[in-house]
Amino acid sequence: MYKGKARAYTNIALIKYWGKENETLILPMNNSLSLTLDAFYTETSVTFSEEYTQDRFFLDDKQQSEAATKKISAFLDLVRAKANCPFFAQVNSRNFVPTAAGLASSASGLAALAGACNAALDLQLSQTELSRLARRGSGSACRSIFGGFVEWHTGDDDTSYATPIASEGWEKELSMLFILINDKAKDVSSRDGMRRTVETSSYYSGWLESTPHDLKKLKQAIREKDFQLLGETTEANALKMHATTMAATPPFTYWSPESLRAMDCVRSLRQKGLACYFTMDAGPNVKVLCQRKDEEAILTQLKKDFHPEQLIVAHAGQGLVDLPM
Ligand code: 2P0
Repeated sequence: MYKGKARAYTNIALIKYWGKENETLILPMNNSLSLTLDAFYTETSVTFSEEYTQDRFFLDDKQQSEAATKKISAFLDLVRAKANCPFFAQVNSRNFVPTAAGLASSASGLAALAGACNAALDLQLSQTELSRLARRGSGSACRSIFGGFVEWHTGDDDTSYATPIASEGWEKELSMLFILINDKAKDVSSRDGMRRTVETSSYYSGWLESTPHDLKKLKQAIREKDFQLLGETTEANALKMHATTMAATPPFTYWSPESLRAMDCVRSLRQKGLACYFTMDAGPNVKVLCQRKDEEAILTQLKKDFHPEQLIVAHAGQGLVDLPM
């Protein structure tokens, strides 16, 4: 019997990953850049045993569906091949999220599973190898191996992985405020949404053309600790990603009326002189990037428009952590 356990934190992309060049290997069409956060994480333990007759996957103590287990099994197959291990496994994951807000993240989940497998089978993978492995489970998971600012590079199976970006600790001066919007409007998974966009969106070529410029600006912002450039670039990049979905066939959007209200709030706070910028992913929640020194003032303002339970504060977090069983 072989056991291992690890914790990984979720990350939010400032330059989005949107579209796969290779769906099997999970190779992205463009580089992305994220901030790993401290507020949401997953702890996963895995046990490989010759006594098991199938893979089983429990999330928050509930056994998961066959479809969800299949995705995990496919990942475990990669690990078994690497380790020359013929045993089935049991995976137990726990998502730590402040409220039941539908923020379960495949990034923290698959990064934690990669770490747990590495420990269980004593694979002794480097962080780069762990990032490549986690990528095969879920693209954004490769970024959660590292803390702080992280870039995920396009490439082939060997060269597509994430690397941390030197920032002299600037990320500790930033905050990410989550505005939770629970209207359950979404039903295009990010995997399906990306595929539909790559295959049909007339704006997708524009996305691919402009993202390298956004990435360059974002790295400059990190280098120069220029919050305005960081925020403006983050917000513009998110809007471009979401524009591609509206030009797909059939068109779709992750925005809900409440998301638009939140975006409007952020813009009006900015007009009042509070520096803050939004980003959004494959769902209706809005995330607000600000400087830690302005966090209280911005929260106070947001509380006028949103219920306190809708607001969660996150700061920069660390990379993958090995845990005792
Ligand atoms: C990101 N998203 O960069 C982008 C922005 C959603 C919007 O990465 O298919 O769960 O497992 O590789 O990583 C969500 O996609 O997708 C995501 P798969 P994943 O954060």
